[in-house]
Amino acid sequence: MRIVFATGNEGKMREIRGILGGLGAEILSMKEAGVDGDIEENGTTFSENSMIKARGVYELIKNADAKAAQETIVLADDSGLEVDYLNKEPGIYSARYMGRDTSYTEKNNNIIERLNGVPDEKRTARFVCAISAVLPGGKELSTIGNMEGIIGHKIAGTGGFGYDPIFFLPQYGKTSAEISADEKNAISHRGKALREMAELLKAELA
Ligand code: ITT
Repeated sequence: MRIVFATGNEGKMREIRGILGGLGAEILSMKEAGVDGDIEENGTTFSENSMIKARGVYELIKNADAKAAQETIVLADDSGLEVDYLNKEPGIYSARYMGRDTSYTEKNNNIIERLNGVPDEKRTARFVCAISAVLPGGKELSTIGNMEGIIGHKIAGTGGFGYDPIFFLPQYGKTSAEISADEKNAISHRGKALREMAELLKAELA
């Protein structure tokens, strides 16, 4: 059995390999599996969108090679940042916020500006990650995880990706871009959702 991860985001893929590395299964990105295609994320929740991506990529694999599909589990991640003061924006639109091609320096500075003068107790935010799986027999599984923090007052750190440089973790006194990859995986939305998914998959494959 091989796992194909339905993402084109290299930052996610790095974390996914770190977290699922111990599973003993071969983990391939879409690119490595030779799967090409854009799936429209038209759901209204993280869970819906992750399932849309997983089903879409499973279909692409099945249409290209029905035999390979019998030996493939497709996993997909849909994730994002919810800022309470901004009515949970950017939420499911996190990657599309201010346009997909806008740099994260601009996106992050824009969020800091929108929170200008807002005190720390009102800067609460969370990362959310939904993971969905489609198995060869047609069975589907979903998990969800989150990580709470506050929006910082300036960009800090070069680790992680996306909004990590403005996501301040009070318990560390640092942003999630300033802690190590292992530290982030241990507490992150993606780490929690993926470890729970790994348990469900182990039970399915036992
Ligand atoms: P795929 O759909 O190909 O997986 P994507 O980047 O479009 O890639 P999403 O629609 O799930 O993925 O958007 C997730 C966005 O949320 C991501 O691009 C970041 O902006 C943000 N995000 C999610 N998890 C994050 C994390 O751990 N650290 C920082 N930003 C994160």
